[in-house]
Parts: sequence; C-alpha cells; structure tokens
Amino acid sequence: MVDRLLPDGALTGMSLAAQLESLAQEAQRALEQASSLAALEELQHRLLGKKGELSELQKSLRDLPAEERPAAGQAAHRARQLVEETLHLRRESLKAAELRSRLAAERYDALRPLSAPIGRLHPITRMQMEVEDIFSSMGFEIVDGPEVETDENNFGKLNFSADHPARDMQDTIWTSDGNLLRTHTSPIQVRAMQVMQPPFRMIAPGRVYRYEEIDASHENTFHQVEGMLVDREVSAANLIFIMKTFLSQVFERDVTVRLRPGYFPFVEPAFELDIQCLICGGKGCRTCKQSGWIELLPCGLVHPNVLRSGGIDPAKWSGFAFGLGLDRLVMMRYGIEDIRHFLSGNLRFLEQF
Ligand code: FA5
Repeated sequence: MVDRLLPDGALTGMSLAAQLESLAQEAQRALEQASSLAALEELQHRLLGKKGELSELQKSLRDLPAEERPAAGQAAHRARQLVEETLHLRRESLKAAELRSRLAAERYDALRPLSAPIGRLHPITRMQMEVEDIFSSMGFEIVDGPEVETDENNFGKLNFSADHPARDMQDTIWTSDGNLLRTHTSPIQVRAMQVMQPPFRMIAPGRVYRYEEIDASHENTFHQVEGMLVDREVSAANLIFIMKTFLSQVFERDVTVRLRPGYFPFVEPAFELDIQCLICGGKGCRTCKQSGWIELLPCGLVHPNVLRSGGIDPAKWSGFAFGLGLDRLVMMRYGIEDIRHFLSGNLRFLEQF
C-alpha cells in the first residue's frame, strides 16, 4: 500500500495517473489476500473512505492544469472501478467461505441413530393400573365418564339439593354454558346405574377438578377412583372387608388405618377411612397438617335416594360406594411429601419411578 500519497515535486496529470494505477494494483493484491470480512472492511475504509488513500489521490485532480484533468480523471475512474470490483468479488467469496464453514459446523446428520431417553409412565398412572388390577381380581368392572359434567350428575342425582350446604364442600369450576368440571368421580356412579343391571361392581378412575387453594396435600387437579357395588343385602361389613383387602394388597405391609363417621349426602352411613401418615409415621408433619393422619378413602352405604334416581329399587337392592384419593395413595406408598411434585413436570422427580 502506498505510504506517501504524492511524490515530491510538481504534480502532473501523468504522475497522478501513474500513482493511481500503482495504488489500484497494490490495493487489488491486498484485497485479494484479505482473509476475513472484517479485514476487508478495514481495507475498504483505508482506500475508499472519506480520507482514504484513493479518495485523497482523486482530490488532487483539482490541482492539475485543466487540459490534463480529463485523462487523469479517466485514470482515477479506472482505479476506483478496479478497487470496487475487486472488493465486491473478494467480499462475495469470503461470505461464501464463511457460510460453508458455518454449515459444516451445523451439519445435521439425518441418519444418526436416535439416542432419545426412553419415556416412562407417570407414578399416578402406574398406581391407577395397579388399583385396576386389584379390583378387577375382585370382580369389579372398570368404567369411565366425562370430565365435563352436568350439575345434575355431579350433585343433583347424588342427593345434593340445589341449596344443599354440602355443595360448598367441593368448590366447583363452572363452564360458561352452565356445566362444570367434575369435582369428584361420583357422577360416574350415576352413569353406571343407568347402564349396568344389578348386581354389579364397578370402579371408575379419573381426573377431578376443584377451585381449591393448593398445599402439600391439596391440588386443584387430582385423581380419584370411584367404586360402587350393588347387590342384595350389602352391609358395612362387606364394605370394610373389601377396603381392607384392597389396602393390604396395595401396601404389601401393615399400615395403620382408622375408620370414623363421615358425611356425604349420597351415602348413609358414611365413613372416613384415614391412613396413618407414612411421611412422619403419625408424629405430625406438613403433609398431614400435623394431624398424623391422611384422609384417603371415604366410603359408605349407597343412599336409597341415589339408588332410586339411578332407576334401582332400594327395597330390593343395596350397595356401597367409595372414593379413593389416588394422588394421596401414591404419596403414602412412595413417601412423597408434597402433592405438587406430580404436576411439576420435573424430570428429576419423575425419573425416580
Ligand atoms: C369425595 O370426593 C366423595 N365423592 C368420595 C366418596 C365417594 C364418598 C363415594 C363416599 C362414597 P372427598 O372430597 O373427601 O370425597 O374426596 C375424596 C378423597 O379425594 C379424599 O379423601 C382425598 O384423598 C382426595 N382429595 C380430596 N380433595 C383433594 C385435593 N384437593 N387434592 C388431592 N386429593 C384430594
């Protein structure tokens, strides 16, 4: 590259043309050797910038005698053209090279063998399957029902009157068309009675929803397994036997349970079956709210009004029903201290099962 722009002595059109030509040739070599786009930009600035070498030489055209200016002007034009064309070609070739190397680095191998980790079942799904197996082995059929229910199926046909205070036991999420997200799996009892002829035994696992404040043992989206048996002369002793058999199979060890009176409008008598908290061994912790017990399996004998609303004659038939809290069962079985882990989507939690 030229260090000195103008030679000593008087400026002539010839000497200016020669300088322009030699500057253009040197510039061409330098541009062709530029190894990166950044280096090329730097050269462009040095040559063609406002105070660039070529620009400065061009400015001296105005110092030439008028008759020498056209020839020197043409030389300046050629020099600039050569520099600009070389710059353009080099820029394109550097851009192409950069693109090639970027693509090579990002190369996607469509034939590479897949190494995605193998998925697994959610612990609640696995427990649901186990519960289904246990009850199937005792002759219970597995049935299903919709998550969006009518007020009538969720409450009315279960012996809740329109202004029944027990409706407040289950804070309801309503849909804009006056239906609701089922607050429990009990409406499946109503549906089962419409299609199953007594005697029958069924269980119905499913997701339920409540407008509820969440904490270590309460979710607003959780799972229950409904159970219903209708037969002749069904007693509380039958109910307790089935519940005990179920619990001994699911825990495969001794667990302490207690039965106390409960209240649900669709069963009479109603019981609350609690399990001693297996997180703290009954001492009291935040999972059992310091009580030492977890409400797990409310149950009772089906209220005659419920049988009647299902088209079953309570003079001939009786039955029991229960509503197992599936999430809490999984918590007790695996010692999970907080129900919120289930819907957290945390793989470190899920991969333990
Ligand atoms: C009911 O939902 C009744 N339908 C159960 C029933 C069925 C009683 C048939 C009698 C005959 P409850 O609201 O208590 O009852 O809920 C049943 C179980 O679901 C509870 O014992 C508990 O284990 C679980 N559960 C209730 N609320 C929540 C919640 N917010 N988060 C997690 N589990 C819950």
